[in-house]
Amino acid sequence: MNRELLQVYFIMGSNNTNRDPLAVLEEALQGGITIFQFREKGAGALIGEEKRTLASKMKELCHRYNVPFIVNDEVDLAIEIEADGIHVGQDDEPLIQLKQRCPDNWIFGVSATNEKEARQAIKDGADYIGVGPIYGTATKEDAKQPIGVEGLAGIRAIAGDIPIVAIGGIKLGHVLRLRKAGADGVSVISAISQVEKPRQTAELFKKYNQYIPSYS
Ligand code: 3NM
Repeated sequence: MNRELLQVYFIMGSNNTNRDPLAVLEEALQGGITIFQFREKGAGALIGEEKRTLASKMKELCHRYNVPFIVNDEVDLAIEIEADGIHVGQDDEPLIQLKQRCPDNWIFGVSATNEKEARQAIKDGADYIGVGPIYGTATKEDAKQPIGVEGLAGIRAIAGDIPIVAIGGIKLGHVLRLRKAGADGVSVISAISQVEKPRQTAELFKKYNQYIPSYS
């Protein structure tokens, strides 16, 4: 995949904002997010038809802005609504198995917290690795112990040229050091979903990324 797509990787579900999630997503798209992941999980998450409808509307919105739409974890939903890819964690269906059911041209992402998990993700054919949590986060209830910038750099060192995106507690002020440590971009939920002006914040995330050349 084009690693520049990972620069401003916005993730959101309906319970990550007090506002209309579609309005927040559209503002983030206007601000220049480069990829989006639908993650409808945790307390108060939508289920069934309501979840499907929101996912479908979010996909349409992303496509209007030419931004890839990724689904967290739920392969059947992703296939049904014709997403552009899927992201799985360590406790989800193994990538190698799931790939058999998905279109070849999809983007496949895997989460990794340590070098062992990263090596496995690469072996299984991940297009990119989500590395984290880098910092403490209140957004994911079962988040692991933060690995810091050093943990990220360690994974970069063994990942070769596989694109990696940093996740977990990331704010604007972290972007430069994470890119310098080898991340191709940053993945955020609350830093965009819970601010007053998602558009302006997304613009700044994009701008800060432009200061650092792509990893090669
Ligand atoms: N995954 P925020 S941390 C969804 O470590 C997610 O794999 C993580 O939310 C991981 O940007 C996390 O608000 C939460 O901290 C990210």
